[in-house]
Amino acid sequence: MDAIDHHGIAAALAFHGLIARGGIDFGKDEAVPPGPSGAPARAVLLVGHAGSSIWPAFAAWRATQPAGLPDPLDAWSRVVIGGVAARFGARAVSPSDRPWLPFQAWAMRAEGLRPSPLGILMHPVFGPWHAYRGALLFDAPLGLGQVEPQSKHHPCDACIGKPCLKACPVGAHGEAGFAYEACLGHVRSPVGKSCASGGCLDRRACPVGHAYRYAPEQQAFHMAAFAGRS
Ligand code: B12
Ligand code: SF4
Ligand code: SF4
Repeated sequence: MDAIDHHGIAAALAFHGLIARGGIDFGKDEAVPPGPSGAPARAVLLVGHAGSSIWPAFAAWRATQPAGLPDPLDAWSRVVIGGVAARFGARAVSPSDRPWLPFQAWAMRAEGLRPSPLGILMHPVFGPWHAYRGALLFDAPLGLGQVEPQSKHHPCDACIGKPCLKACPVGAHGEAGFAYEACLGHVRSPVGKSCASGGCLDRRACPVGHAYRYAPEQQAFHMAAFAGRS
């Protein structure tokens, strides 16, 4: 079996504004999805974006698609990451695949990340402004080695006042987790325009990763998808 071409994969992803986000070799006794051969995968490489890195490529592709295409970001991600998988002997999967694959659990292991009080994972550089668009499953180990856990310098531990828990008009983030219905009701209401067009106020209140805040068009896109309006 050919060695995995890490540089080639990173370059192919970067062409679309995507980033190889780190990977893990699966243990022998783990329940894992099939790799390209159909046998249990030996490794997974996460693919995602930081800030608005994908927006130019995605927007250009979307302009060529029929208006009203459902879940366009998922569709674009499947096309692009599927193409990279075919080129480099991997099998592509999506965070939207059912049953849901444990993307956040994989990311915690691959990148040493930990959750923020918002539920989404906190990145020491990107803050809360990053996500996963897919993953590449392989039949061979990646051999990337252990990643240092973020536990010793998790930005949320040092964050005084935790402004991300204070900006939401309906207090949707708290110790009990995420009050999904309360959030959705607000975002869909006439008084929820700031969230609907500018993005989650709690997420925007986070002081980490300001340079990676999503551009206004991207904020509005994600919120429309969340509110079922895209
Ligand atoms: C269902 C879902 C939702 C649902 C419900 C979320 C929920 N809190 O239950 C809804 C629609 C509400 C939602 C909303 C959003 N989501 Co969502 N969602 C998912 C999805 C598709 C499945 C989650 C799941 O159940 N996975 C199955 C389990 C088995 O996977 P897992 O990795 O093991 O999940 C574990 C960890 O998440 C962990 N965990 C979660 N929180 C915490 C906290 C602590 C303290 C610990 C220890 C562990 C832990 O426990 C989970 C269960 O074992 C994932 C994609 C995916 N496939 O994971 C995205 C995902 C989690 N969502 C994501 C995002 C960005 C959002 C939104 C911000 C999107 C938006 N703009 O509207 C909002 C914000 C929600 C919020 N404030 O929490 C991102 C998070 C990226 C990141 N930086 O971490 C993901 C990974 C998708 C992606 N494309 O990257 N989401
Ligand atoms: S505001 Fe503070 S606690 Fe909240 S996500 Fe940002 S760094 Fe973490
Ligand atoms: S999107 Fe708006 S309503 Fe929902 S959690 Fe964020 S601030 Fe609250």
